[in-house]
Amino acid sequence: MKKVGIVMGSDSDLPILQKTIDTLKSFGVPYEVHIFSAHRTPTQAAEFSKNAEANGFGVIIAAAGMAAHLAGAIAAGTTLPVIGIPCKSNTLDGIDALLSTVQMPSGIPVATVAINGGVNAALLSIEILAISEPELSKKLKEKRTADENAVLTKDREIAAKL
Ligand code: RP5
Repeated sequence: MKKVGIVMGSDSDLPILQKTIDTLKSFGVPYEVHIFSAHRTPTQAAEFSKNAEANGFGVIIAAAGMAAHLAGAIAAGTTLPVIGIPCKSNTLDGIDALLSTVQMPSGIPVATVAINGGVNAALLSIEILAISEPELSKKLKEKRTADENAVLTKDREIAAKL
């Protein structure tokens, strides 16, 4: 199975990526984690992106906050799908990172999830890999059913209680 590349702009983004890592682990999906910054280590970020396909990655998740150009910079060097996670920083509630990540000009797409959307980034990456991995597709469907049943149980409980 191809790997998911997880790239964060700073170790201060790790709490958000931890949810991504936990979700990938729960599906048994292989991953590799790196800190590459589009402005602090642009050479390393570009090298990673350029070699990602040859190095066995199938999709890349890039997370950054503030003027978050990491996902776009990674996407520029590869035709692998890139999922951007805008990270919330101390100012502007993450709107800065959201706009920087989602507003890519035509030609270089970044599939952007919600601000701090670490879980959905993992699920989307698994959905991409599942196109050619039937076992992953089965696990995704099982998770949907489990999530549905959890809500239905809560519905019954709240109806009985209130
Ligand atoms: C971005 O700047 C990082 O992705 C992080 O979200 C933000 C702040 O980085 P630190 O100053 O905490 O290293 O590049």
